[in-house]
Amino acid sequence: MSNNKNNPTIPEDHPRAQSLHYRHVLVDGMEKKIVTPSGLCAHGRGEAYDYILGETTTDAAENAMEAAVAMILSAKHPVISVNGNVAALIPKEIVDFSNETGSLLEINLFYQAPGRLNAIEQILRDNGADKILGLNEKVSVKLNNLSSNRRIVDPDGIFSADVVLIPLEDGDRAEALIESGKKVIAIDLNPLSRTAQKSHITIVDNLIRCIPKMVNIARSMKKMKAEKIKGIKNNFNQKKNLDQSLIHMIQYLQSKI
Ligand code: PTJ
Repeated sequence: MSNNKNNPTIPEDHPRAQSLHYRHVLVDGMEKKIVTPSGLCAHGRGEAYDYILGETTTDAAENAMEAAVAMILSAKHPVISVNGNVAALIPKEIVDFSNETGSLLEINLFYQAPGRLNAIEQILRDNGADKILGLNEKVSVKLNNLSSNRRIVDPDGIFSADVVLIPLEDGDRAEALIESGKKVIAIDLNPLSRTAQKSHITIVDNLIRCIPKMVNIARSMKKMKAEKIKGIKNNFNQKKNLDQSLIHMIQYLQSKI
């Protein structure tokens, strides 16, 4: 992760340079309409959980990432749901992950506002995305059991997906996707959130750290036999893994006393 060389207000040697850099990325993203103002609040909540995680990728998160990649590689129709924060923070990495795993990218927003779809489409295209779903409102369909804007989905994408990756999400939609029979993979720094608790696989990590790692995992896992990949997916224990993330946080806090 590089510091924001273009932002002279962040000294390179500032102890929180990286964190400040990503805040600026999000503020820039908001000015370009990629990020919704509430996305800044969501990021702040994530930062707080990351702090008590020790701002590190845990063994539990690594295991969840492997299971998640295995589930995606074993899927018939995997789809990645892209929102404003994801597009601003890791545009290239999410496009790379989609290409490595053969998953489709679908823009799906909680806060719809004029210009947002186009701004997110543009940053994904600038980072190499070819096919992007969720752009044609005329063909969109609605998920049952959901009243937020996130219910509006692409018939060729989330609506017909068997596995959906939802980095940074709200619990309502995670539940609606699960109720409609889909396997749901979440990335959420808060292991207590409804999304984290309800999903089939939750990666408790910062998406800035974990998506680049998942690109590498996908590259090596693709060389494995299908049976081995299925084994990695089937051996994953979501409850145990979430507990391990919580225990890590508790131990980190205790180490500070
Ligand atoms: O772009 P839109 O319109 O779709 O809106 C996106 C936001 C983020 C505003 C919307 O999804 C939202 O309100 O999310 P929540 O309900 O605030 O949930 C965000 C969750 O993601 C919280 O549990 C945070 O701890 C977590 N989180 C925030 N930043 C990160 C994160 N998890 C992983 N990596 C992060 N960088």
